[in-house]
Amino acid sequence: MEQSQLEEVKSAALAQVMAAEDESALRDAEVALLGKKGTVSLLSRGISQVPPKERGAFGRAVNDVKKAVVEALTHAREGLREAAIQSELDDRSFDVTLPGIRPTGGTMHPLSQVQERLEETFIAMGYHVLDYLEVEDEFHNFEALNIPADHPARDMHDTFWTKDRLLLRTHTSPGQIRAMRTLEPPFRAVFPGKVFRYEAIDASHEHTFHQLEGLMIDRHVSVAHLNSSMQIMLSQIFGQELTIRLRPGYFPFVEPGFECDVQCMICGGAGCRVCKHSGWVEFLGCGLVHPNVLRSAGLDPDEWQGWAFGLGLSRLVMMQYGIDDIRHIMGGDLRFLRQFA
Ligand code: FA5
Repeated sequence: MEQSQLEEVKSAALAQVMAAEDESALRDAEVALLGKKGTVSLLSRGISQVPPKERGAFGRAVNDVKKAVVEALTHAREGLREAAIQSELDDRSFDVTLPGIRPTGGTMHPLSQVQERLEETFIAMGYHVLDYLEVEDEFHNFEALNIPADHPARDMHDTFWTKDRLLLRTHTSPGQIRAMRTLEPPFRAVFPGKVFRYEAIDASHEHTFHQLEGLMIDRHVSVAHLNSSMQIMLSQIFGQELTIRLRPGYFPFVEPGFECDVQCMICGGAGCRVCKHSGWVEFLGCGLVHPNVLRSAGLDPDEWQGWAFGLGLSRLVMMQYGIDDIRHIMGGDLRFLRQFA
């Protein structure tokens, strides 16, 4: 191919680019010229017919043509964009004096607000705040927590199973095992998060709710430590003196175990829907970490002990804001959520 022929291809290509009146025509021209079978792309194939001595010069000339076409395309695109902006500005229906549309801002979910405040309180008391997975295995959710396969306590945790025998954690307690296996004792940590139970829902029971687990591992830990820690923790959380009560409670992973109730802050103990007319709301389970649990996490119970608690975060939010139905919390109704802005 002669130099003059190359020039002809180049001028035709540039004319084609210049003739494009909009972005779609420009795209068509780009494909027709630089696409796999485009006229400019095919120029390189002619190199085999060029005498070897002239091939270098021919290659450079073909590259120059390609470069010129690419530059023309870029230039044409910029021109089209500028023209579009100009035409928008020239459009008389565009009234710059009209008031703008205020973007709607989101608000922090009440659960997140309470969780964040709790985390700050615990960090100030020297706790680690940890985050674990919502999909767990049977070992961490049950077995390592002293709940073997045939244990009746499994009935209390109606479980969502996955096809491959994993599960949605039924409580935040599996975090105890994970924390004990990774942190060097002594330590204290909290792990908040979503938990799931396949159970009937009502004003105080959800299938998806939030808990906050606490764990302290040290030497010579006793029920006296647990008792005072719960007292300090709850008054820190609420910023006021609360009436609480500890009842014996059974959880396979603690010994002894307790249920901690708080006097209902919605009805002041008189009885309402939330406290099921008892005046008390079950708030958290707690106890001294069972030796079997320490062992399954690789700690020697003769050297290390600990206490743990599991707090119903969703119920705490209800108490704090006077919400009388837990289903509002995860219901996603914006009219409800906007009240917490
Ligand atoms: C547990 O989940 C234990 N893992 C807690 C624990 C941790 C005990 C460490 C001892 C040591 P329980 O099933 O009772 O326990 O749940 C703990 C709290 O979660 C309850 O006190 C309650 O506040 C809340 N809760 C339980 N079920 C629901 C539900 N369906 N909806 C909303 N909150 C719930």
